[in-house]
Amino acid sequence: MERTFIAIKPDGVQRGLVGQIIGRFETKGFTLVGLKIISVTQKLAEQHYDVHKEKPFFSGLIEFITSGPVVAMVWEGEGVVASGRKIIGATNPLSAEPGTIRGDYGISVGRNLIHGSDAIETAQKEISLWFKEEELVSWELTLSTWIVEKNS
Ligand code: IDP
Ligand code: MG
Repeated sequence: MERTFIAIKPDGVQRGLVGQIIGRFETKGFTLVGLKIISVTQKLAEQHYDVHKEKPFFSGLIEFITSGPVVAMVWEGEGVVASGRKIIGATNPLSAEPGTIRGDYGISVGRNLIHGSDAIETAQKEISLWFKEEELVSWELTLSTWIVEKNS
């Protein structure tokens, strides 16, 4: 089953948005299979954002992501990678649609509250970077027949 890596950045944690953010994925019908709060090390931050290492905002981004606790999660479900990106909204919160997390709670690209994997392959890499296999729990939502039509 498809999985994605979602992280609530230090601004989202400090602003008390953890519950509301988790609630959006939960009420959508996705399944939470990994969850922890961590202080991100410089090394993990640099590995996670390696693709942006040449960008002018890189050092500020690393400083920001290591500046306070991050809530790291793995969510599972059909289409969760692309749907997760829609729930999160555009990178710049001012361009993000109302109804998305960034559209509802943010105004600055450097304080955009949340990370979500951008593709299935990226999700697999990010999940193995942030979580050990034994930290992930496979379980079946007993409500699933009310959320997903079988054989669809
Ligand atoms: P994404 O988080 O929507 O996938 P990316 O382009 O992958 O966006 O950028 C990663 C993160 O880098 C963004 O979420 C944001 O925190 C930060 N970032 C991107 N562009 C800028 C910028 O122009 N200024 C400051 N920070 C930026
Ligand atoms: Mg990205």
